[in-house]
Amino acid sequence: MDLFSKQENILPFEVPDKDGYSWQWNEELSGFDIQVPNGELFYSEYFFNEKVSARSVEYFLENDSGLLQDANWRELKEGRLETVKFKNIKWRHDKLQMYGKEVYLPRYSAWYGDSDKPYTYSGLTLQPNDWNEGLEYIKNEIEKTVDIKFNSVLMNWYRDGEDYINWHTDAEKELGVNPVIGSVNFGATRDFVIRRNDDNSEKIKIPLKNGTLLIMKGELQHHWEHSAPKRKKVKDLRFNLTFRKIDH
Ligand SMILES: O=C(O)CCC(=O)C(=O)O
Repeated sequence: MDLFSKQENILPFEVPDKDGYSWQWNEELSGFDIQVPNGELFYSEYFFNEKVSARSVEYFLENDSGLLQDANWRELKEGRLETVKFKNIKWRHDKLQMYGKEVYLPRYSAWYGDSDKPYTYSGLTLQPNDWNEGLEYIKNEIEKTVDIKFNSVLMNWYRDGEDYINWHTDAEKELGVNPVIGSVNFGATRDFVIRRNDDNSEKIKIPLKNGTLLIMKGELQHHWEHSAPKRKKVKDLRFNLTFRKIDH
């Protein structure tokens, strides 16, 4: 093994040096298989190349107003997202009830999938939009690394580092016993953090970059929570897509 391939095969983030944690380079899939207590991950830092990643960002944003990646999306006032006519993705700015008040989520989102697979989260039942060419391409590429077929995807758009997603698990009943979640990132690098349910100090901070794929599997959703916290220094937008398999 030469020096370069050796360097390439070192996990680019830290996992605790303790029993139950290990990782190996997976040559066939060009990524790392990572074991944590009660869970497994697969991390491929540059799963999608720059060209595909840039095209994905463009595809998600294409709209009749000509606003692209460098637009100041933060300036779009709350409730004004629908004034932009997106060509490929039906972005929404959902509201949730909090302490008797309606508040906008700190991100935009969209839900795509097979038409017979509605999904319920935080009390909302969402009817998915139909697959399109761009999302099907991404889904097919990710499916080459897992032995399941995904039938839905939740898309999150973080306008900048002020947008975030709080601690949660993807353990809804309709995802089955040990869900396999395929998470892909486009745009700005953001930290994705996992922490154990029973010991919140046990954390792993995983940088998700432009084109990175992270697969979560095994019992992970039952023993670990995850979040993408605020990162105020991040000024650029970022998309995260989590592919899932819903079983009713
Ligand atoms: O943006 C991310 O990296 C996380 C998204 C997520 O946790 C989710 O969609 O459930």
